Amino acid sequence: MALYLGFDSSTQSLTATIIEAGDGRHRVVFEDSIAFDTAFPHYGTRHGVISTDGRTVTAPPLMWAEALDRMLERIRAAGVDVTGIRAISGSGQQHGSVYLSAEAPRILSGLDPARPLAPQLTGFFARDESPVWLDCSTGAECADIATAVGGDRALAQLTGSRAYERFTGSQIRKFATREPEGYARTARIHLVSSFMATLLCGTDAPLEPGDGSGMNLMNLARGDWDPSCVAATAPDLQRRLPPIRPSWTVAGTLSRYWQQRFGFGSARVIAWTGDNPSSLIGLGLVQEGQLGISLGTSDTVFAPVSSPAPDPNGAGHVFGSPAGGFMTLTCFANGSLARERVRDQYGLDWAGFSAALRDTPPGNAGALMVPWFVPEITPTIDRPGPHRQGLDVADAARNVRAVVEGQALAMRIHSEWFAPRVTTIRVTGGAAANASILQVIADVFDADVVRIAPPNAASLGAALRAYHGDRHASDRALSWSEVVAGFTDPIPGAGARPRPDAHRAYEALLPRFQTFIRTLTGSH
Ligand code: XUL
Repeated sequence: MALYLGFDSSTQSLTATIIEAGDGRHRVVFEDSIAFDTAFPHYGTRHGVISTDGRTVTAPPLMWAEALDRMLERIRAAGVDVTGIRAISGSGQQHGSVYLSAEAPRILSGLDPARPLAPQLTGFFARDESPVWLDCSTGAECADIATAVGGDRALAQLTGSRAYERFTGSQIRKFATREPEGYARTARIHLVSSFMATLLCGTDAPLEPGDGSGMNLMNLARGDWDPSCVAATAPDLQRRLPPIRPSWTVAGTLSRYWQQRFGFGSARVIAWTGDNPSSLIGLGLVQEGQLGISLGTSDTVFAPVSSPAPDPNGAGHVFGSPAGGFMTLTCFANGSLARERVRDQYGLDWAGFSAALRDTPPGNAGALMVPWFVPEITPTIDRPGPHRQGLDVADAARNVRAVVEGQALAMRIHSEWFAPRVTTIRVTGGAAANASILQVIADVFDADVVRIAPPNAASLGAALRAYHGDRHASDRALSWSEVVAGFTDPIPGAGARPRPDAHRAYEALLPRFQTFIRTLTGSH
């Protein structure tokens, strides 16, 4: 039996998916999630992160290491034939960076399999916290980097994105300039993805273009570090960066530590990627013309594309695709955080939230909400606060509808540049289980919304990438369509179909929503 293990180390949890694949088999044999706040309260995270001032947002990388140890133990305890696991890959929340000391390689090679991982990592990190994607404290550093490479447009041409506060480059610059001793102690800077792969292999893992393109440091067309961006970011940075290799690279073999600790075999570890690039694979979006939406902590809209041309409006991103080629992406920080805020404000549970959606008409009789409960990424808004128009704050049901409609309308507006017309959208993320939310998306986009069976597309994508990478390394390479076949088929009847009347209501609302946003952002 050939098994493949995929992880998703996301903002709030670590998920693992194990698939049986090959020889006509395509079965999910294990899936489990560990929520950081409840499993590891000693790190003091809320929603997986620590935020002191609302703008600086970090997470402890030691917590992610502890979660990895716990999850591998759970897999063994679940009775999975761990010796049958041929390859492992994973995905991480994008942009977050992990700073390792020069001691890290020695510590990794000397781990004692009889003892848990986290307590053995003393001296491993040059910095105890990782800045993560919700951070928006690096405006000054973004301006420095953009200016040094000839402006935001030039930076987007090179890297696929203008300078973004959450992107790793500006975060590294902030650390190097504001904490020079810590930067001097740093021997290696990893992304969350390559850090987790390093823990599995026990040796330094490479980056790959899917996640590497979220740094404002990688030349997107070449898939390698861009010397001008690296020089603009921090002194002596190049030697601190891991190499960038193709996404299917074998980063190493599962280390002796894990083999002896939990009885695993010598599985191949395939380079990890970012959670959105991994969801692209896990949703089966391996051909141009398809659109995906992830309704998670962040809401993201993405699609595979063949060209690295950046967003003409300067708002979205182009990343590398782990299937080769590229992917476009627009990210909204006010995803589940905003939905939960409204749910909690009105004392509802998810059933009550759905009932409110069902009981209110599409278009909400003209009431609008721009749901910026936390600082927003698209458009860049650093002063949070929801904005209402024609909407009574005391009206629970209409506020529920307004938050979901505001999110769906924003997704439609900010995906026009890469998907002006779509007929089918594949969805994943926690809120994808909510049929009433999917109905709003179907009506706003005038497209069928479909779900696939495994709920976590990012960790499924990681397992599929492990399968692909293993076959590639064994000279029995498979096409991407062959890899995803049987795993990413839509669940019949589980999504939503667009309704013409509702779509007309949204067509009428859209220009008003755009004008409302323009008045809030001061743009014309
Ligand atoms: C994408 C982004 C978020 C994180 C969430 O650019 O910032 O979607 O990847 O995990």
